[in-house]
Amino acid sequence: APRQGAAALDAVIIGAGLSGICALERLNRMGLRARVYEGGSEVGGVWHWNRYPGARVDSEIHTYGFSFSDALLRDWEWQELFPTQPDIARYLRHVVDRFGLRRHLRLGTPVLAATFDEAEALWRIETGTGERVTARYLIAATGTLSVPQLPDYPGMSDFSGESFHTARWPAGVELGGKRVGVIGTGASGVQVIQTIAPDVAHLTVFQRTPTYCIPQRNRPLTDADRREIRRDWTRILATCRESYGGFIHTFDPRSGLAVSAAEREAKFEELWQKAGFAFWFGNFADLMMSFEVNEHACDFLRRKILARVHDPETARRLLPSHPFGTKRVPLENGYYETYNRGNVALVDLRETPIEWITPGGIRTSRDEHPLDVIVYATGFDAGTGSLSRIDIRGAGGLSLAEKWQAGPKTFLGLLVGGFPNLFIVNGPHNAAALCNAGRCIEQNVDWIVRCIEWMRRQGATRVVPTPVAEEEWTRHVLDVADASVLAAMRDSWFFGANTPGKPRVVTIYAAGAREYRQHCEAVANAGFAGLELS
Ligand code: NA7
Repeated sequence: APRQGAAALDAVIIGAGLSGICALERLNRMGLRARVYEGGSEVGGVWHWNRYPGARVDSEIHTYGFSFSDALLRDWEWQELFPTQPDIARYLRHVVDRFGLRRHLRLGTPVLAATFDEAEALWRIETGTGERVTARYLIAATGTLSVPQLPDYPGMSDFSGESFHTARWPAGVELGGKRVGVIGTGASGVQVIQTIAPDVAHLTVFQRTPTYCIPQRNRPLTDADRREIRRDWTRILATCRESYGGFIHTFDPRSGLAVSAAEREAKFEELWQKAGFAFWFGNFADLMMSFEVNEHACDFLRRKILARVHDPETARRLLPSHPFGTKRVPLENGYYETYNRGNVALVDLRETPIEWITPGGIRTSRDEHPLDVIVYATGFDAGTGSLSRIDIRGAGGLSLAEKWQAGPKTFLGLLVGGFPNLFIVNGPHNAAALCNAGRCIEQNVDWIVRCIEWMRRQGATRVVPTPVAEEEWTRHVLDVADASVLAAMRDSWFFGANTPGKPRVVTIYAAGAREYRQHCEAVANAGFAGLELS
């Protein structure tokens, strides 16, 4: 029997996506006994589950991968600037195998419950396969967009064709010659729509809120590109580190109001011609703070949509009215031109809401749309969804779901009061949700590792944030959102709006990755101020 206070493992990590793999590699390298439990049949997280046609990463790929191994960077040959899901899933499997991590993985093994044992200062973990294990540290790497959210239209289960969520796309679906309906026009919907339109007999898009999509401008990478990336690697990482979103794009330090209208237009055009999130994270510094600057950007993008979509009525329906960036901005490759195809129709659900899913299709308040396949591109129970589905109980037996009933409370998004030795990667109140995931996840894991090292140096077995520290960080997260243009548009997953019954409270840290990192570093440099050790 283990001696009192000794855990079987140093750390249990929940989830084998980017975060879980990153955490496992680091803890393993430190010599800790760490194990990952993963519900899916393979590693990859988002890149394992989102197997819909056209699924691509939105980060320039050389800024996205792990940075801990020069050899990995040298050997791995990406083929495109923004690769597809199968390519990224292959990369993640490669990392796991190459660095000997697979033996620490338990696939097909979801964690159902984790209870903090106050007397022993360890976590007791229970899995769906009946395994029970103890660990000093519990690292939740459960993802911020990993629980698919289906709508609750009447009749959904009576549909006689195939229907599924984008993140649960079944293997072997044949869309050729079929009448397909896609509900949802977020990042996933946009990628599906632009990809399948040429292959299907007819595509009907059911749109509730139009979004501003900006061109991704994906392209193949050449040998010269790859050589340049390897040569500039250090500089690329440094740029990402100092940027708002962890991307290669950095804000123009000028205000959008400090330049003439012609200069502003020229700047917008230059950014729009660039690949990736240049238009978002390379824009004027006050894009997300000044409604006036933001509206200039919106106006520019609306004119682009009008110029690309031939049918004026369809173009009008595609025009968003909310401030730019207050909903996650999809990147597109020919999305707007898709609506110029003869086999594509756009239904505006604000004009004609869905009333019923019938055995033969979708009935709106005006029409019946006969369909063979319905694709739900309706998003996720974001931020808190994956954590609140696990029965996590802290000191005193309170569950995390109960604690967060009125909205998340955290310290730096990484720790939670009353839940000792629980660390969350890329969870609520973290900059990671709006960030280039690869970069922000590494930053999160670095900080957690530093904190664990510090605990071990002090011979401590228990760490928890003080109530004051948690309260102050939570307040700061809300204040930051209120001071930005985000406050004007709470109908997004940033505020939990797409999940019925969820409190309308911001879940993301909107001041950006750089400021977030500075907060984290300040805490660590001050001897982990705000944390209580025992
Ligand atoms: P998103 O961005 O949450 O988009 C979901 C879309 O589905 C969005 O257009 C929603 O419209 C729509 N939606 C949600 N529920 C309904 C119902 N009930 N009826 C009609 N339409 C609905 O999820 P994605 O999967 O596209 O993107 C998730 C992340 O993946 C993204 O942020 C990137 O990080 C990659 P709404 O805007 O709520 O009116």
